[in-house]
Amino acid sequence: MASPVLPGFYPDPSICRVGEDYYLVCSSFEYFPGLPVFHSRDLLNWTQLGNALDRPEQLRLPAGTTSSGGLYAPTLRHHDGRFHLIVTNVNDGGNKLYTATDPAGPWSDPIPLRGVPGIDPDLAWDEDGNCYCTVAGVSQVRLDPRTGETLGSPYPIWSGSPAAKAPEAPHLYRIGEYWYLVIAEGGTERCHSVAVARGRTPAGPFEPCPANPILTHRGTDHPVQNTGHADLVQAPDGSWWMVLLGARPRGGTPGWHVLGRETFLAPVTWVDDWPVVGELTASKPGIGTRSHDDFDTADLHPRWISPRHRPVERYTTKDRSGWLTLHAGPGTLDDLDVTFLGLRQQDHTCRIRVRLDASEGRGGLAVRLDERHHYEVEAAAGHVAARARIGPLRSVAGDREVPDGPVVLRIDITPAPVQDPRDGPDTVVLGVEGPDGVFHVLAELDGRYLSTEVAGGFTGRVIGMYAVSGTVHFDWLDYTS
Ligand code: 6LW
Repeated sequence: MASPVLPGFYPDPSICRVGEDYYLVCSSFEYFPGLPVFHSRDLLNWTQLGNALDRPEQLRLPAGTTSSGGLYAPTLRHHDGRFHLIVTNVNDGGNKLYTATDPAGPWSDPIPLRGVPGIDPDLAWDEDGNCYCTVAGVSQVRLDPRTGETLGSPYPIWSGSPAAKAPEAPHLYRIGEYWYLVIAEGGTERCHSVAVARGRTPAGPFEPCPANPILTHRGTDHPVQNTGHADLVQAPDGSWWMVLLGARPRGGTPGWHVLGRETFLAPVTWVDDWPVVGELTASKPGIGTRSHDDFDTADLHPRWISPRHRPVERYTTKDRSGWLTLHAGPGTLDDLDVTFLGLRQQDHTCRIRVRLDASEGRGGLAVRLDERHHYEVEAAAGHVAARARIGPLRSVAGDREVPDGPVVLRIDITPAPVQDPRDGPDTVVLGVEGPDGVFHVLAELDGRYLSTEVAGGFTGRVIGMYAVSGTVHFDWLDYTS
């Protein structure tokens, strides 16, 4: 069965190849650090090299940034010995360009692209070295990537298929005799699709492919839905591949996807100089499906993300040797300015356990879809409680006294059996382990309320540690699928 090459909230993949090495970047929205960078040799197994935007001066997510704000839809390209990463920050002045010689970093400070309108910027170069930036809509403007200056005004180049909404995610390629313009259309929900047009120059005119959409799963019972937002790459053996986003809705009707939009891979062949997309690949389980962090070293793995920013004074491994200490900030899980450090949920079935000491504060383990949709099991001295926030409603779903000292909080997530069309996607069980390892369940909650179909937006679940009062120390966190 088709499975993601990057499971979990890794949408809007953009890919490039240099020699034998593939590199891939995804959107990261309100989270810091931004734009995870991956490496692969086979397109199936990916290792995270880092995050392109890991310095606060590279990524500003100002007050007022909400969930699903921030960084949208990057494009990664290699040209003239440098990696180029172009992205929209919808909360900080729009489009920006970053460059690096090593994709693991460091990446440059941002070059603002004030003359580039809109979202989903792409970069392509012609044989003479002219650089074309193409954005959702679809329009295009030439620019000087060294300075960010645009050369002339943006002009429309294609608006996609007649009657299709949201022509976006353009990527432009010179392949053989033609310039190919690949776009997404229909919106990033169930009608999402990929269309292509070709022309003799980078600015068109573009002739649409008679077989458009070249990829869509709309109206099918394929377990992977919302397929679109694609980028092409050629392997060293000459074969062609597409990375794209898809979602895996579960439960009854209308279906709920909880892991966000994930990265999939599909083979591409060429017929009459048009790309033909094959069935999504079935990969081995992806990265990170088992991870154990014991916080014994100062550096955190790059998979850890926080909403908005991560002030060093709030997240430290220096206060207590072998522990990660979180100091509460002004905000709670209902705000973006919360002290929260999380991992993307990558599997429909998983167990997350954390050992913490909350004798000097209050905090715990949360499943976060956004600031208005989260479940958590929270500890304070001698007491634990399971809490839920769903839209405007807040509730304590269960609580229990516990002995003083460190406790193990646990969340088990399992797919729900669908016996009724109204059944949800999964069940989230929140609780605490006793000293004997026995799991004391505090609440069993329907997972649909932490899905994109309920919460809205572009992201997926992130599970992590947080502090909302005082200081909370974390000994280890274990994520097992
Ligand atoms: C992105 C757009 C899209 O800018 O969703 O699926 C938006 N495609 O291209 C946010 O990811």
